[in-house]
Amino acid sequence: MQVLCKSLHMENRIALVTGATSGFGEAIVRRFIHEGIKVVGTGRRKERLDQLKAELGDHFVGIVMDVQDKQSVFDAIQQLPSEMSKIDILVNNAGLALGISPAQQSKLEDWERMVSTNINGVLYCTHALLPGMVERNAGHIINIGSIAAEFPYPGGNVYGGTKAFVRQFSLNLRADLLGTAIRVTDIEPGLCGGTEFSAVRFNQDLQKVKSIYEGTDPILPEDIAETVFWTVNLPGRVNVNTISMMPTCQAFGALPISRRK
Ligand code: NDP
Ligand code: 8X3
Repeated sequence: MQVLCKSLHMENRIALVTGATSGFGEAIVRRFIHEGIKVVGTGRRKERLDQLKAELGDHFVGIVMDVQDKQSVFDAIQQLPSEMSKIDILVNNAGLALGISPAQQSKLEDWERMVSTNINGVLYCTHALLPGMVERNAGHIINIGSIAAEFPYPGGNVYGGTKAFVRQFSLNLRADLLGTAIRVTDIEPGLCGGTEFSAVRFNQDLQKVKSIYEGTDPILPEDIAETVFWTVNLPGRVNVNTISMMPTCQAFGALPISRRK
């Protein structure tokens, strides 16, 4: 396939995007490829990666990887084709929320899965790729956090906790990487549509999913891809630490108070 290369200075860059099989990850892959960046896309669903490969051609390599599984992550990264092995953009995007129950009614297995995907997944990919970036003194790590890192809401318990970890880890990485050319950015979106996020969160209860988005104009995956590319495309002297973004139809509420009856 002929890739339309808009940004000539991007054409030697190689990105690894986790969670490329859906939603934000897929949109980021498409945007990067459009800009001439070569992309390694990962996810658990091989058929989706195969479809992307058929569509996007030589600039895309799909790798099946469960980010919860340390060995799977390290094996996959070690076995990257040599021409795609020097990753200089890592997008830690794979992640999920499970349920919206109060903490006292939540399933421990759901909490564990959110921690192992949203936290361990970010740690494994970062640990596997950061030393090479430091050695080459080139790289940009973009973590997909959430407004849930900063704004608590009922039922956000562990999901918000995992994204608060992502935010603070991103900032602490910056502290460690001072003096290198490596950049770290945490992008924190609010209500977004056009992804599988809510279907996963509500265990495929599509009525519930519909009710979340009814009458709203949420952020779309293309908006996230645009934001990610903007941070990558800024001059190397600029590091965007965090971006908090909401759809215009979303804002802040008053803090609730429980009153005696
Ligand atoms: P989607 O459910 O559409 O995409 C999630 C992606 O993560 C899929 O490609 C999925 O691939 C991958 N993934 C999930 N678990 C694993 C795993 N164990 N190993 C490897 N890959 C995995 O959701 P979004 O695109 O909406 O979400 C992307 C990120 O954005 C998440 O981190 C989410 O928390 C965050 N976010 C989402 C918001 C929203 O409202 N949509 C708002 C704020 C943040 P596969 O199933 O093939 O493994
Ligand atoms: C997803 C946004 O508000 O559902 O991270 O937590 S929210």
